[in-house]
Amino acid sequence: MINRKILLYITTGLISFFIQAQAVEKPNVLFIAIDDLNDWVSGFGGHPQIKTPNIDKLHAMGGMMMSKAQAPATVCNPSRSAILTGRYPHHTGVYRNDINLKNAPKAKDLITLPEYFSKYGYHTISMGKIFHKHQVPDSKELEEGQWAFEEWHHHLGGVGPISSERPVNGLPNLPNENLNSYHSWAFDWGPTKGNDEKKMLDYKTVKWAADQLLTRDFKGKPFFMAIGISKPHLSWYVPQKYFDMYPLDEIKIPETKENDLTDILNKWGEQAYSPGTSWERAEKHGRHKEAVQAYLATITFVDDCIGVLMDGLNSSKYADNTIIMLWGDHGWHLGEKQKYGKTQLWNEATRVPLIVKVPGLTTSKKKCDGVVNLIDMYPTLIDLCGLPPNPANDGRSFAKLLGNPDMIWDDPTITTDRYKAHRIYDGRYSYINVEGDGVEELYDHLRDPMEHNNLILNPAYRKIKEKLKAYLPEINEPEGPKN
Ligand SMILES: [Ca+2]
Ligand SMILES: [Ca+2]
Repeated sequence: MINRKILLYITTGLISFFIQAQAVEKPNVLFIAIDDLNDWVSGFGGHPQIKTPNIDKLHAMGGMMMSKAQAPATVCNPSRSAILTGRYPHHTGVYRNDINLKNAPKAKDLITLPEYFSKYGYHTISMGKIFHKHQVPDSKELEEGQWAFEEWHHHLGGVGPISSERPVNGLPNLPNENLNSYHSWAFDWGPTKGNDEKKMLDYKTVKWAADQLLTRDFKGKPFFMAIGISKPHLSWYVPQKYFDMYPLDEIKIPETKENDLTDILNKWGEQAYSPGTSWERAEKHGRHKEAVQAYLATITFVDDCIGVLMDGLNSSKYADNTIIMLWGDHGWHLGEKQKYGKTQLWNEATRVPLIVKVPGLTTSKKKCDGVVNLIDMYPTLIDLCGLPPNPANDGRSFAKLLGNPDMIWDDPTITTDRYKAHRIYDGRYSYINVEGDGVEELYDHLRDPMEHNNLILNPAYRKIKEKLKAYLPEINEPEGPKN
């Protein structure tokens, strides 16, 4: 009897100790945002020649590849604002790059992801682009989410030494091109001088982050560290050695279909979209292979940066109790649909790489085909860390899916391009609706992963179209004020 009492006491004590230990030892979070990284990451299948050995290593060490992840929006600010506030653009009115969430009536009072972690006892720290940058009116200051972190650090360097000649790639503009447009000057690539990646901004960022992990105790609290990598955003200037990894004569350019755009009509019966200016420049001067080479090279540079960060984490005391969430903020076209760049609602711009490592939960070299949206990261992270749910979150936690990656997880998800321009995707079909222009598209990814054949007028798919159309938002918040 006495023995049983002692046993009960010891057991109760152990349970209580375990609960207390759990309460104290919350997992840390390493949140890695990569600007304009599409699915050209080894394992995601976006390009057969890509070399991302460090991301492969993360995958082998338990980083789950979420193969059907979608962005909430297809350009930086609305995507990041949705991810960080946990609310979709159609709920906040933050649809474009020039709408600062802090001035948008339906977004400005939301508790952002890092603030939420801060509120529940985490030390939050950041370097690199996490929030989008906005010019502060009547000032030279930039507002880039400094307010959201306990420690916010400005990045440490420029883009690396490059030739002063512009464009470096020598690609001429078109005769009637608007030379003030962003792509007219930013659609450029070439080697940096000196072949030294250590002089690059992103290298300095990850080196700094690795040093923090190796030397800090973050005030004895668990940490939420957000690291922003600025490449492979334009322009594609990286050391020559990365270009050399992809010999030009061996480059495969993405599969495209001639006249791909002719089956997408607006409500006036006209072809809704024309080839993009950057694509026309590359087409006219035969530079598609070079552009693809440059994007591949830039991604492999980014992968090297990920390696530096992972080496830092793996050598630190936080190696076994840190959740990693690595994501690209939206996709990017490299010739598909006769386009270079982001925006619009095709798969090339909506699909993103998302890799999640949760110690003790995710397993080595596993892929998950569940349909998730980057807006789900907020509720998932607070769920994994045992923080209370945030009722303002639009997304849903996929923590359960991480533990059981083969379960059915196919609720349709939404991506927005602008006011009343949405895409609904369920893992098999994508349905696009741009209300103002009366554009509708439907694609069957099982038969047509490149979205070449618009099925919207095919009566055999009418029920599928109606099913997905029912997921369009009923209420669309008007656009928030500019900056
Ligand atoms: Ca971006
Ligand atoms: Ca087509």
